[in-house]
Amino acid sequence: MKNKIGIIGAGNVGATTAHLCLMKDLGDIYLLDINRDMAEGKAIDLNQSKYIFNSDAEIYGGDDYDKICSCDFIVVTAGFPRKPGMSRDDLLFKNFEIIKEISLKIKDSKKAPMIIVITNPLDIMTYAVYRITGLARTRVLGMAGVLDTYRFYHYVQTVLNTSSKTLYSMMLGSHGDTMVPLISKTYVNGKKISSLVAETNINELSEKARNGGATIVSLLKTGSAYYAPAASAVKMLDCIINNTDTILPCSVFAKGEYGISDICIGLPVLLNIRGASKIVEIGLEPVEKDALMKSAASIKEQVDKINPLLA
Ligand code: TXD
Repeated sequence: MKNKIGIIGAGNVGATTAHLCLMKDLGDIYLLDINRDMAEGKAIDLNQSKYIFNSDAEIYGGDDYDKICSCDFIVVTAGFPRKPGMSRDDLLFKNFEIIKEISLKIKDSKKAPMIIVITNPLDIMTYAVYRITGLARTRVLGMAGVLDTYRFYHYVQTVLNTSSKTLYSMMLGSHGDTMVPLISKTYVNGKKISSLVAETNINELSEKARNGGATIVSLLKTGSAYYAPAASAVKMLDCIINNTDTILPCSVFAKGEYGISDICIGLPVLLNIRGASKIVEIGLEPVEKDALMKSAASIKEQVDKINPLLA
């Protein structure tokens, strides 16, 4: 039996996610958008590319939620992207209405799907999907930490000129201004980054990663990044579908882990066929722990704004 993957939102991130899923042959795909014809058109175009990749994936497109509700995995990308000068939080209420409508429809799903949320502001939208669908927290994940980590790799590589395969790090916390680079866990070729790069320069690199999305938004003028975001979501899907037991930073509902509760926030998560099968508690330096608590507080402020709208 082939996996069924539903992708809601056939815009830049959604269509690129579909393309990468097809190239990796992760399953059949249903691409849904309120712009039905656009979703159908992109599905036909994508389908015609599969022969080049020897992929068995079938891609369909439209606006039929019955098709989404029969999927095992659902990636949610519907919503507005940022415009130059906008923060991710500026999207809060606009995208919440979209996410609420979608979550109520997914709630009718015959299966208990595994959901990866991409829509911004990421941690709040993941929380909304978790609360509205009533799915187990192992089945609702937000994609941000993987992307933020790879953005950090990119900037580290620009100064160290090393192979991408030698880098290891993790970005936790919110997908926003308070994201937390784990410098104490950042290794290049097995060596701590602090032994290779001066502290002020490390701070500059993490700042660049934190602003990585805004840099792209200001250059694109319309829309936001989508190649690396889609690749990051597909990395998560791949770990789940292929049961790889990989630890990746994902936004997940916390129930006391790291001293955090009742919000979704980026934490290290063990991904396998059970989804977010475990939140892995790793030892943080005091400065990292403080930064994570600050990040949790900033997410909580936003969550408090939408809690009254969940009913
Ligand atoms: O790291 C991350 N999590 C992110 C998040 C990285 C990059 C982009 N990120 C966010 O993803 C971004 O801020 C947006 O909130 C979403 C989607 O970004 P994308 O770049 O794909 O936006 P597009 O190209 O505008 O596509 C959005 C599509 C568009 O085709 C709309 O018609 C559709 O969403 N849309 C809907 N589809 C279904 N149902 C509803 N209600 C709906 N409303 C809009």
